[in-house]
Amino acid sequence: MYLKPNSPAAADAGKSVIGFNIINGREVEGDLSMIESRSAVDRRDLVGVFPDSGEKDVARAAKAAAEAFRGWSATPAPVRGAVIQRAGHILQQQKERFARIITREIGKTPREALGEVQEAIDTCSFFASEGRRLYGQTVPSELPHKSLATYRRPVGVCGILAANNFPLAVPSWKIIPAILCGNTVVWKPSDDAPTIAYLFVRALMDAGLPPGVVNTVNGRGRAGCGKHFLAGIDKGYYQKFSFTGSTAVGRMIGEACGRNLIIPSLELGGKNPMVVMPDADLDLAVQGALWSAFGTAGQRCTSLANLIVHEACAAEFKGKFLEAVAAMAIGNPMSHPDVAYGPMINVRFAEAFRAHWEMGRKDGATLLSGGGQWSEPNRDGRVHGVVEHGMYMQPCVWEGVTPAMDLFQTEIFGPTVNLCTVKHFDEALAWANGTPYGLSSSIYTENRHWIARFTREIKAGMTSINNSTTGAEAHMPFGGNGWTGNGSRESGMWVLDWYTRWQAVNDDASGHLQLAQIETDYGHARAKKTDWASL
Ligand code: UN1
Repeated sequence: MYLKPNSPAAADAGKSVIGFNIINGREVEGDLSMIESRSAVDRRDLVGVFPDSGEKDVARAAKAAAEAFRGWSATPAPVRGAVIQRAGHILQQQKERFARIITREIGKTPREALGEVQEAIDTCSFFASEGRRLYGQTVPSELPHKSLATYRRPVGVCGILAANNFPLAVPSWKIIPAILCGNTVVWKPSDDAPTIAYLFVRALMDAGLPPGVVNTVNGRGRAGCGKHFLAGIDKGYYQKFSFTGSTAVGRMIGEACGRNLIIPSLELGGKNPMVVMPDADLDLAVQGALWSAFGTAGQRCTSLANLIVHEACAAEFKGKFLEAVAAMAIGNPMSHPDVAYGPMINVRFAEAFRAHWEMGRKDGATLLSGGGQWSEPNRDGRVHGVVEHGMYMQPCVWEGVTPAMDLFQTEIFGPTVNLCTVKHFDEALAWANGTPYGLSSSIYTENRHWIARFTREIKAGMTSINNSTTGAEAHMPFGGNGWTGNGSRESGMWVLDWYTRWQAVNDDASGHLQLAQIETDYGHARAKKTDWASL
């Protein structure tokens, strides 16, 4: 049944909204009941209700995407790019409002939320112009009157599933290049941020995207819609699947894609190291570590986990770092936009974060800061605004952490960091490479030799010199190694290989059957026969 929605944009004015799936360009209800999207900032605040989609909704969305593929893939790439350009303009016009909705839904600070919208705008800018490139190659043939060329061809329907921590930027990394390349999409937005997802698709439609090119199915995760959405891989709904989330779910998706001969893009966990050497600008390193570890309350794939400090500067660094942690403003990002970080995004994240306190104790690490959740009775001067109605965690700093500990090896989404002390550069590098993950990394030093070695020998997809582990730019390849994924990369020109297949075309104008390899003479017939021995 089709219902006219109230205005979801009202979410930025604090109203509760009724949201819909968007299938074939229409706002539709789901087959099952509804899910509630509650604000991470204040869980009493109902941001919206959205469909909890079932098997039939997923089937409908996949059908719409499959039917839209023919027309959209035949639309010239520069025209597809122009749609994306207009979508970028709409995001630009709505930037502040979209950012407010991100803050309200998932509790990211306004500054970071604005950055997230900008990342989606940057993605639109990049791929708008890619519509006028999407280059193939012309290749010389070994036979006369024959032309060889390569074309990027779209793959088909893309299933898209991403995490709740970048509910606009990361889906845009997937959806924008997917549609620029001529694919169509079925997207299951995060149930923690359905409103921003809804508005993003509305922006695409306002920009002129034809019906069915991007479809959404909202709902719960593994227990509900997520299960049906993933079952679509075995049902043949998708020719491509792109996922950002946990390594465990990524493995499952990889297996399903493998048996269906689909190449997935998998951006999974991280346990990102930062090395601080004694010659570093320690104040700069403290700022970088603080932002990397506690920005977005540590709920980023690229968050800093293991802070590996050379023993020669360990005491001084620790002193400065703990001072900075103690001075950090934390709290309600809606009433106090300048806080360093806000709440945990959902109950599951909060529970996993609480469980890590016990993990650290079992490991025998020492807790230098944190270990609790802020509440009215325990709040101190650094806590701002009402924190009773969300899950606001104290910043955790562990000391004496070594690679043998679970704390060092296990990805923990939340505001926590491990202080580790090493004796020399080689040990720092070994520890930085000492987890199964390999997403992001950072080193603070001025020493050219260490910079060169770290850059070459670190097993991470992304490396920063004298900067934070986070903050990837929208036109650089994003992705990692090891348990971080399957080698896929997002963003920039690199992502094109994950949403297209190369087609090799040979065009023979000779008028007769020419056989490559068999008839090619390579000049043998004309070769002279010099008697080299006589010269
Ligand atoms: C993520 O954590 O899933 O580099 C993405 C960064 C952001 C994107 C992070 N631009 O931290």
